[in-house]
Amino acid sequence: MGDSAPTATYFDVERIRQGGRKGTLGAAKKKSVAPQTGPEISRRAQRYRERKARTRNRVIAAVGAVLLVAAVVVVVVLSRGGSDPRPAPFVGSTVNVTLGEYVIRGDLTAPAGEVRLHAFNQGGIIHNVGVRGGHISNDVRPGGDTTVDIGNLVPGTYQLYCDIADHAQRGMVANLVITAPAASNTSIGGVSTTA
Ligand SMILES: [Cu+2]
Repeated sequence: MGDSAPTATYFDVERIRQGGRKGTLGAAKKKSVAPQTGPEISRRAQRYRERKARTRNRVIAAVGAVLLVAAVVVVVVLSRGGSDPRPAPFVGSTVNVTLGEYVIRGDLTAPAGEVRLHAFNQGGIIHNVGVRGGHISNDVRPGGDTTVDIGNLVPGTYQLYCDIADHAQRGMVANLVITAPAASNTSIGGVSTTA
């Protein structure tokens, strides 16, 4: 009982002091603090919303990327499904060609049919080789080699050339002679083909 009286008095004093502070210092402080309370909360809420939106966008982007990759994989698999992924073995004649400055050399003849050029660059600069009006090989570095299939050729004379800069003008041309199929090729195992 004796304690309650001083406690009540203490609260009264505190209330008076706080009231007094509210009246003077508190009022000024409140003006600056109170208006911030609203925007502070809404700013925090906005940050939360933005974070949530960013997370959602990231999830959407990730799902989109996964779907895109899946779609590409499906397209690749489907496009491969129709054809054998391994290149078919070459059936035809391979003609070895030597390239240099500025010449194309070799035993440049083959029977009619599919013809593949196997070019070796023995020169000191990059060359390539192809048939006029037809396929041209990749560029070949000095010491390198490459192959190019120039198609199913009928008997005749075809011009090989290097299409880099003025190499053909400088002499990088040669005749490739396609001959009629050899007699032995016309009858294999009793199955004859006309030529
Ligand atoms: Cu050349």
